[in-house]
Amino acid sequence: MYILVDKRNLLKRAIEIMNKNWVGTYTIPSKRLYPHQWSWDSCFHTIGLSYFNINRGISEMKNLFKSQWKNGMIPHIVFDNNSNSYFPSSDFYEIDRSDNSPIGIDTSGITQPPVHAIACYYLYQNNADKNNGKKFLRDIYKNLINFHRYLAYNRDPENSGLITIFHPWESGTDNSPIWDETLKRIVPQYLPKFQRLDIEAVDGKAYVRPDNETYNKFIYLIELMKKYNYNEKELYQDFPFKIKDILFSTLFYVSNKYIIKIAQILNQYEDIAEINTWLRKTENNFYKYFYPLGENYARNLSTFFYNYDIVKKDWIRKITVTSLIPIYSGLIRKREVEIMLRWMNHSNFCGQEGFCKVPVIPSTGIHENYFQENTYWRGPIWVNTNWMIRLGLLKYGYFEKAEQIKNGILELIDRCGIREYYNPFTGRGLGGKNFSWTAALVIDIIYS
Ligand code: 9WN
Repeated sequence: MYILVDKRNLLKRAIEIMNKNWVGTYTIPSKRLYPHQWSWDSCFHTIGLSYFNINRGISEMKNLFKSQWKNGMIPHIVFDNNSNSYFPSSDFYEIDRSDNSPIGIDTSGITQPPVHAIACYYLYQNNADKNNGKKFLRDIYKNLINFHRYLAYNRDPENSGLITIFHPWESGTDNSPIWDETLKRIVPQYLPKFQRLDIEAVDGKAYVRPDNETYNKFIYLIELMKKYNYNEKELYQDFPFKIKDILFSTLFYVSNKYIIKIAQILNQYEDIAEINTWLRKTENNFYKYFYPLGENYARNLSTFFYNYDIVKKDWIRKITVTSLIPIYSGLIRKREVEIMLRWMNHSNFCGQEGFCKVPVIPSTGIHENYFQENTYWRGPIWVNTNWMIRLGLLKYGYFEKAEQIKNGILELIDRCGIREYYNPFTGRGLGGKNFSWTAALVIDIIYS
């Protein structure tokens, strides 16, 4: 049962937050907790901005692409060195160790999921001045291609069309139980002295953030990447964290389709054949890498899409929202989508038998032993994953279910505020306050 949401008022609140978090050239995710520019956050922000301030969206994307590495990588953070409320800060990454790092711009040395082509397309689609929209696409096109080439050639030596990540922070779903076993095998040999700043930023509520042991491993993995001077070829040989990630690969696939749309708008056909080869590779290997049954059909609910650990050569069989994300790719068979729908209505996720008050999808199955209702990526509800699942449901024609998620998200945010994530039982807002991508995506959800 839904409460009628006053969409006009919700839109106003969302825009107010986007305005408050705007710092002149881009939007910060949340004051104090995340005071810099984050890569995939900026893409979600741009999608929201495309409905009410095209110029700000253009500025946000351009500022991000200015930080692009010479090998095409878009770093996951572009630092504002006037701000000191976040650890690790820019100097920790020592990006000068790599010949590819940009000159005079402080960034991290890792990347994040590619939502960029989608965001850039929104800026064209929602721009009333199509010449201006085209001009922006023309300005940014090569950068987009270069980022995807970086992913296709530096993050996929298997030639599978699927992307390998080297760090949980690259996944965007940083503290998911998916990484637990791999992290357990990694024992930090040394650790720099550091002080976490995130706990204070969430008013001391340590339980909503990763625990210290996990945080130490996050830091250790960066220390280790520094030893390899961020050289992907060498990292690929013996780095202990190498995972083919479903969410990342799905976004790569969807974004490749958007790059083709952009190329067609620009009458720029020379790269399309190459992008098509990436698309075919993803289509040919998605089941092989992510679906333990291969091409066979699942007979029960327990077999699903799982991330693949390259080091261990095995699937990571954890029931999380990542398993549902392939629906957004549009490349999986209807048969698996139907199993997903049964899951969504099943108590693994908070459907009819769950306790969830509104039908939205939490970050892990609620009956799993790793489920934690308040902890970052280990149970709470996130708006961006629900946004992807809703769009996936629409692709497959499940309009009613998509509408339920839309209404669920709007009701959740209307009642519980514009937060980073939410407790799946009570709806209580958690993590960052006035969180920008929640605001931005709610704008898109209201309009679409
Ligand atoms: C590390 C900014 C980012 C998001 C990630 C989210 C969280 C950072 C952190 O915040 O990660 O990148 O310090 O926890 O997990 O998806 O981009 O909003």
